[in-house]
Order: sequence, then C-alpha cells, then structure tokens
Amino acid sequence: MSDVIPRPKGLPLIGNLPEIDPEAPVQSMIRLAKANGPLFRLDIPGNSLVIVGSQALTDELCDETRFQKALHRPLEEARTVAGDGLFTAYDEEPNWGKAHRLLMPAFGPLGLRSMFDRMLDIAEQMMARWERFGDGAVIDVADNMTRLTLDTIALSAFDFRFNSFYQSELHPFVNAMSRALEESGRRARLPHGVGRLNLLRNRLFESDTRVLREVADRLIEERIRDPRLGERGDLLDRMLTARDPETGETLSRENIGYQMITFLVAGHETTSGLLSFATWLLLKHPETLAKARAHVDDVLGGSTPRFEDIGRLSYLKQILEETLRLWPTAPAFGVHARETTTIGGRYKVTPEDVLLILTPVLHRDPAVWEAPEQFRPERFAPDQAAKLPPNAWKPFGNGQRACIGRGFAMQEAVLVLALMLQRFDIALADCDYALVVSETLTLKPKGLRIHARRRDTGDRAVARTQSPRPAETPA
Ligand code: FDE
Repeated sequence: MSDVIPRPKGLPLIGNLPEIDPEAPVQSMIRLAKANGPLFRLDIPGNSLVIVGSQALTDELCDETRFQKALHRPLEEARTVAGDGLFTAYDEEPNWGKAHRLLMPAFGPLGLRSMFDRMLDIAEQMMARWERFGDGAVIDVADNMTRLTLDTIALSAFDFRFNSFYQSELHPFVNAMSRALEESGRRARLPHGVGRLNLLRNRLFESDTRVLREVADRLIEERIRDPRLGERGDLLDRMLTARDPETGETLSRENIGYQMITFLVAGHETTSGLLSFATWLLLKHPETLAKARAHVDDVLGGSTPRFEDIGRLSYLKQILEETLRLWPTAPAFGVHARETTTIGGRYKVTPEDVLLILTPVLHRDPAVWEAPEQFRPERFAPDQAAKLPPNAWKPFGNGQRACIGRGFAMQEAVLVLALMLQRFDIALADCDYALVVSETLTLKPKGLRIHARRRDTGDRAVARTQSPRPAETPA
C-alpha cells in the first residue's frame, strides 16, 4: 500500500495554473512549498510535476542507481536551441557520453589554470570601466555581471571576444540568444504544442536560432582554417581535434555547434546571477563585507590576483557557497525513477513522473540548517561543511549530470569578487532597494544598482607587509 502524494487543491482542467505566476514560476513554487510541505504534486495542463524540497527525499533522489536526469519542460523546449548539447541531452544519447568524456578534462584543474589569464583579462575590463565611470555613476550590477560572464566563457572556451564592455549595443548573438531562451521558456509554460501556434513568434524564433547556429558555425569554420588549430588547447580545439577515448570518434560538426551554444548559455546567466546575489548579500551584511575585504587585503595586498591565489581566498568561496544556498541561480533540476518505486517510504512514483528538486526550498530545510533564512558564510567553513548531511546543498545538480562548469564558475566568481573588494568601496545606489528576483531560466536580483568608489591604496599596502605572499613558484 502506498500513500498519494499531496496535491494543493486546484481548479478543474487548469489545475494549479492560477497559482503559478508566469513571470516568476520558481518563486510561485517556493510559496506553494511553504504552504504544502516539501513534497507535493503540481498539476498544470501538459506539465505535471512532483516538487521535492527536503534533504531526506533529495538524498534518496540523488541515488543514481534508482533515479536519472529528467528533462523538465523548460529543458525539453530548450532542445530547439541547444539540441543534444550536454545540458539538454538525454543520458542515453551517445553524444552526451562522448562530449562528457571529451570535455571533462577541459574543466579539470589543468584546464582551469590555463583559462585563468583570459578570465582575468575580462575581469580587468569591468574594473577599468567602473573606475572610468567615477564615484557618482550608477552601476547596474546584473547588466555588468552578464557582460562579464558572457565575455569570459566566450574568451576562455572559444578564444572569441564579444567585447561587451566596449559597446552599448550587445553583439547580435547575445540578443538572439536571450530572445530564443525567452521564447523557449514561454513555450514551456504552455501545454505541449500550444506555444507553437503563433506564426510571427515562430518566425522570429527560427531566425534567432539560425543566428546562433551561424555564429557558432563561423567560429568553427575560422578555427578549422586557423594554422594554430589544436595549439590553444581550449574547448573549441578539443572539440575539433580530440577523439573520445571510448569510441575513438570525434564530435560531429552539428553537435559542436550545439555545445558552443550550450556553454555560452549555461556559462553566463548562472554565474552572473551568482555574482549579483553575492554583491547584494554583502551590501546587506556590512560585517561580512568588512571581513571579506580584510581577507582579500590579507591574501592579495595590492597585487593582481594569480591563479595560486584563488585557492587561498577561502572566505570568498564560503560567501559564494552561502549565496548559492540562499539563491541557487539554476534553481531546480529534474530526475525520474528508472523503475516504479516508493519514495519517503510510502509514496509511489513511476518513470513517467518528473520529480523536480527545488533547491531554494531544499537549501532552507529546517532539519538541516539553523536559522535557514540568515546569510552566514561561516556555515561553509570546512569543519562546519563536513558536518552537513549528504545532498543537503545541490546548486550544481547531481551525479554524472552535475554541472561540468562548477570549478570554472567558482574560479571566475572568486576572482571577480576579489578584484571588486580589493579595488572599490561599494554601496547601494538606492538605500531602500528591496530585493526583487527576476526569473528567466535562472534567477537574478532585478534593478540592483550600486556606486563603486575607487579605494585609496594606503591601507592595502599596510595589509600586504603584514602578510607576505609566497615566493613565485617556477613554471
Ligand atoms: C549543468 C548544471 C546543472 C545540472 C542541471 C540538471 O541536472 O538539469 C546545474 C544545477 C548547474 N549546471 C548549475 C550551475 C550554477 C552555476 C553558477 C553554473 N552552473 C555555471 C556553469 C558554467 C558553465 C560553463 C556551466 N555551468 C556548464 C554546464 C553544463 C555544460 C552542464 C550540463 C552537464 C551535463 O553533462 O549534463 C551544466 N552546467 Fe552549470
């Protein structure tokens, strides 16, 4: 005998649709979880979901012998844009395994080290821009961080410069990408097929996806003709030249295009949101901000960060981990059972059920986190983090389908936060700003604006003499 998964009462035919704000579906689901507990079934026409938000259940769902990645509607719709690229591929598709094996090393320790200078290049562009703006200027945080993260992934992975900090108009690729994602998100909120009835929208969507493919194709074409093909060792080189150790095959040209779009999309919105939320949380917590700055001064003094410094900026890492606990910018991941089974000891689920782990709820499970709403980076001090139960913190998803860009994103975010704190005094442009979270595929603080005043360098010089940096290690 098994129990029925609780269902918030809905209306005939349209189910729980009225309770889901199309502009903020994730926040609607968070509200429903508060009212209905951490396990409930959500009925929306064409999209029935089981929402999960407790550590105990998540721990069960992270067992890959029983469950595997499911493409929930937004990911299914995104396949029009990203095809069988890593993020939107089904486990069983041969291209997932091939690309996974080929690309993992690029995001491992050696790969990350080789990308560091390119990350620094873009981060310095943002710092230079803020400096030129001067004290009085108003800086839109999410806008700046999005330019930064997009340029960073493009330069690091494909040696391509969008130059977003040098122009007010963004590259046509960027606009096509945001519009195409918006449209696939819109389709995901409607019953299957219904979202494709609007011919004008379809035409725009088609031309946008074409722009994405053409840009990817052009970059591939240029690289193939480049006499230095294979020498950079970046992601594009790997995709064009490396063979999958298991099958001996290379990736198809079509799949490489999908991977490029995937990395540009996955690599920028999420990391941009992370940096924006971190900025917001630091401004809300001046004691943490002061501690973070002292830490940066201690580790870096006035020097430009180097690759070796990233690992030493451990308190910044804790701040980012705590930011991802409260505001996991990719706020959910889906799984389904491999075979009909029982969860929580009493609820039957079948392989057709999409189980959506809603991480903002999971990360506030009162059974795990003391004062879950409070921002406390100290929770992620190594001795504290070691005490967490398994699968309590999942901002990067799970198992073999977990985020391949985790190390990349953390390295980039630590670097940018360090530079920001080292070089600027930051303050809210509007002291009364109250957090508004905007949703696309990801979460971001909306309308967060700051002032950034160049710090004078005297205090940093002192900090540096107190804590000498280790001697340069020979290359
Ligand atoms: C992935 C990912 C995930 C999972 C999803 C599912 O399961 O569905 C998640 C949750 C994530 N991711 C998250 C995140 C956050 C952040 C900050 C990030 N992320 C970042 C990044 C960067 C880059 C470059 C990336 N990222 C990428 C990626 C990819 C490719 C993927 C897919 C993988 C596989 O294989 O599947 C992911 N990512 Fe991330």
